[in-house]
Amino acid sequence: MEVTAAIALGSNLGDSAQILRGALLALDRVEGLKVVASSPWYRTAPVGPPQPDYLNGCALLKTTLDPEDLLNHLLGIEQQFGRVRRERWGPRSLDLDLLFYGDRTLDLPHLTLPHPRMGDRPFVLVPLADIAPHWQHPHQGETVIQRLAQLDCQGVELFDP
Ligand code: A4P
Ligand code: MG
Repeated sequence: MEVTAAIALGSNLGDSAQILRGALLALDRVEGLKVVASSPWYRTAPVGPPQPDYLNGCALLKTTLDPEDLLNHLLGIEQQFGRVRRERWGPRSLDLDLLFYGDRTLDLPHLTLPHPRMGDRPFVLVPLADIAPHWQHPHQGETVIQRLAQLDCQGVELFDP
């Protein structure tokens, strides 16, 4: 069965615009997965320890992969683009987070759905609102734009390449 899923993309090391574009192309080449929409990129102030600004964006996928297979592909593409894990919340060449998978909820040690921190993060919700404004959180019941209206979006600006 085909499910609509959303991912968040982020990068603040290297040529971020090229890395994010490359990640979308790599994803689209995965068997059982199509990228059906992508947001513009945003330049965002870093959350966490001092580090360079990020480029962030979101994409919608249609997939027949199950959530764990999808996560494994995301982790594989992170590696392919040179992700080296250092400190939590530290700088990275590519971060791919699975935001939601239809309205599935999942609480495994290595995969939580919907992504537990997405609702607090303007750098996720601003681009997500461009492509999935009316997706509704299965626990909280709020749509993306309803949640976004409650956040301070300072530090998230459209990236003009
Ligand atoms: N994992 C569990 N659930 C999920 C999910 N829904 N999607 C597990 C993706 N992964 C999930 O991830 C650690 C593990 O989380 C994965 O192996 C997976 O099994 P990670 O990417 O290595 O860890 P991380 O990204 O360093 O930590 P975390 O908590 O995911 O950080 P975030 O939340 O990704 O934050 N500021 C701006 N402006 N823009 C950013 O993009 N990103 C971060 C990282 C910090 N500050 C930022 C940004
Ligand atoms: Mg991550």
